[in-house]
Amino acid sequence: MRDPIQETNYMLNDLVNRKENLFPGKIIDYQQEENKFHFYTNTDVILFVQVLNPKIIRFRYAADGNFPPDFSYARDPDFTPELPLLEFIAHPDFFQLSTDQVVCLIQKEGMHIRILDKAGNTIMDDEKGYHWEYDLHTGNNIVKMSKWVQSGEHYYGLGDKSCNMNLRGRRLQNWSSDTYGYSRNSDPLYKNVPFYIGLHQKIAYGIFFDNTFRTYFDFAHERSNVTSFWAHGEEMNYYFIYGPSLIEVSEQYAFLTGRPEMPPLWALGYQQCKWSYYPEQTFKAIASGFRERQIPCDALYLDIDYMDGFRCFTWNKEYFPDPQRMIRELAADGFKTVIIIDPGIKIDKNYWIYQEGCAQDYFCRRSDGPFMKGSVWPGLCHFPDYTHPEVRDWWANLFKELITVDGVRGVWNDMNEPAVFEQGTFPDDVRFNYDGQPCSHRKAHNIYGMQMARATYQGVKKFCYPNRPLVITRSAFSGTQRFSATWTGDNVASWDHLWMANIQCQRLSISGMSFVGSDIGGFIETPTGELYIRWLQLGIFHPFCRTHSSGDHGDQEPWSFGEEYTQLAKKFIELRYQLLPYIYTAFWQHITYGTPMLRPLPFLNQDDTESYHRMAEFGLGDNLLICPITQPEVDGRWLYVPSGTWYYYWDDAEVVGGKEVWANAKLDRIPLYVRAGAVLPFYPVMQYVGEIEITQLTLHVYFVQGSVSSVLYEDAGDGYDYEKGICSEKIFLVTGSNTGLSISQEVKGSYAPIYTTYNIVLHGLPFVLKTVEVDGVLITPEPNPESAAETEQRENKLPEILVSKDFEQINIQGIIPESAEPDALINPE
Ligand code: MIG
Repeated sequence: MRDPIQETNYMLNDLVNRKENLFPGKIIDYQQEENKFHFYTNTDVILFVQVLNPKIIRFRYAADGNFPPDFSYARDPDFTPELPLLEFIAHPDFFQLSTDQVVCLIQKEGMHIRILDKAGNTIMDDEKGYHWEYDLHTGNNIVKMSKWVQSGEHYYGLGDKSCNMNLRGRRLQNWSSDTYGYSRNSDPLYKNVPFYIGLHQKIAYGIFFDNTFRTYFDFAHERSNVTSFWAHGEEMNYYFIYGPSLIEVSEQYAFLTGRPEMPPLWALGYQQCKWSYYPEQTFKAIASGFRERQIPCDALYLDIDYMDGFRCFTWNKEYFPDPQRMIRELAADGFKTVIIIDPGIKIDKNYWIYQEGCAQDYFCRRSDGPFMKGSVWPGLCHFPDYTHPEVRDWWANLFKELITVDGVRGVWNDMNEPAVFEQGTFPDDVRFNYDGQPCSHRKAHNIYGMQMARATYQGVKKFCYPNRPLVITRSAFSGTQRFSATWTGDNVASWDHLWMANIQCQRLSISGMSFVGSDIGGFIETPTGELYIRWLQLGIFHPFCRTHSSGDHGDQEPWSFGEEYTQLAKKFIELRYQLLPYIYTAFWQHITYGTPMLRPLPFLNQDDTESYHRMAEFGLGDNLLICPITQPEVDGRWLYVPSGTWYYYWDDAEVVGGKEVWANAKLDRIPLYVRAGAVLPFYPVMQYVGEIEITQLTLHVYFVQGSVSSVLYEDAGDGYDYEKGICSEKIFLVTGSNTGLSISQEVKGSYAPIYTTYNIVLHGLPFVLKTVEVDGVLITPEPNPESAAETEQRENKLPEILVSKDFEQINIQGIIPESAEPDALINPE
């Protein structure tokens, strides 16, 4: 095997491959048209600069003096550039372009770019800057960019990479690959997200290199003072995104490349998968397995064996004689059926999809004409060219029967790197339409999976309507989040992979893809009960929560590990269901503001440089901090709690952050902290979304000295009424002092939930209740028949108050118990 890194090592001292680096010369002229600038050099190079908003500047270089059509699969068509206020000054040696956020200096000599913030801090600074090399073999330019590493700079991002969070010191590439049983240092993996975040001097910025060729990123690996990125073709075309906070960089990037729609609420429930559940009796036995044990579950998956000889859009009638009936029966018990669809279409003269694809010329062709052939599960296949709009429409329509007749509710796209058994992926000469700009596999490879997911989404959305679609994809490019959820591929049932699942999901989340999860328990090999439970404890905090495993490695249902583990699995899956309104709200924040649902520790307080060196801890939404246990046989772990006051979820012990703490966490706990002042909305435990009518919502309110606000988003949980404004945003403001606590509620929007009351559970009060006044009326707290505390196995009963869901203001007065010594306020373990 040739080593791709060595072979394509253009930046290293690679004498065999090295041709000649070409540089842009000197700027001698420019043109401005509102927020767009063209800079012309004494060579043929043209630099195009567009200020998209006060924080985003795009740089595009034409090496040979002309720009190809401006086209991007990654960019969200709904992203609208603004016309921000600009100041432009032409100095003798450089140009100065300022927005109200940043100053961009463009050197005439060498076209070097430097960007500063308004305080004069250099944020990003070109070293060689733009340069390139002509690739005689392909006729492409290998376009390159290099920048100085800033003092103390850390690097984050790049999608699903499985290595340490901080990318400094590494060289990584994007070339989606089917990486069965990958490891911490495997690269490339399944996804291509040419986006990174730099953080130095507590200031964050992002770089999005919108190029679909094989891309490389070198973060001070080759030279310790230089970070560079390059691609095997197309243009140097990148976006600079100013934070200054990490969160804002991720948000701006999500605006640029797009956000998903709200998923159906059930898709945030627990999902169970295996390669493969068949025949029908086995599949249904899994369903009953959940209901009999009262372990909640919303979705069951059919992997490739449901098909007839792995032919997409067919059923194996021996295993599944009447899919429509089966799916209906499962649906009656609350299960949504999700099926896998791969891109390979079996070469079979009697198979109607094969016939149609050939007749309509929908399959990818080799450069000399024949349809490309490659082996996957069905044997030799042809592969649809999803970069052709007509092919996407055709593909979308193929889902009609599966969805409208059979009742399938979601589709899972696999093998779309694209993967083939022979050489791993397509040969380089394979041709693609690329939406009217024909190209080879070199350019289309990295977006193949994305365009498949896009076509699938188009169909699933169309036929599920008025319900919301669920699509999951293994391969992705920047922007795929608009269409699909994703998982981290073929991991292994090992502690190391549990560690990776945590890092990969966080990293995907800050890279625009929040709807992520891993195969809980590991895909390859069999976890011990302990590993399964530790993994599930993490998985319930990932937006996409699914157990999946490879069948020949043993059973992996929540009850496969013995009674003790079954009960633990049940407990954590139940917690997932209780947290649904909170997770749903975090999802809504993601689609509304682009905020990543999972937030690595530095994102929680980037002023705390200590947090830059840690990566296991992460936030989910605004108010939860999680840190998985990724070692066997431990009773807890050390972790770093960010500044502020937090409560240990399991016993309400108060923790002041900004330091390391020990979390007691035997196998029945995961280290989980709630921010002081939080209002955590809880559903009652249910076996699936929609099983019961929610007649009361529990609000867990955590005492704070001072004020903290929390959000709760609600809508019907499916359908599109929310896009017409039938949804609501509730803002709770909690304000506490030594002797009292007030909670106010402000409601925006018109969604009316079924429940009429809130059960408010008060955590961490430093006093006992004296009076409670709700909207000016004194009430006496009474024992609540639907007490939320019951579900939480707490030793001490917490004060609860039952109020109308329409309350506006609650004022609680307390008295400090005379016997109280400071210690007694903390609940000792
Ligand atoms: O070559 O469909 O990552 O989740 O179960 C293996 C069978 C093909 C790989 C996916 C995995 C799925 C499996 N697929």
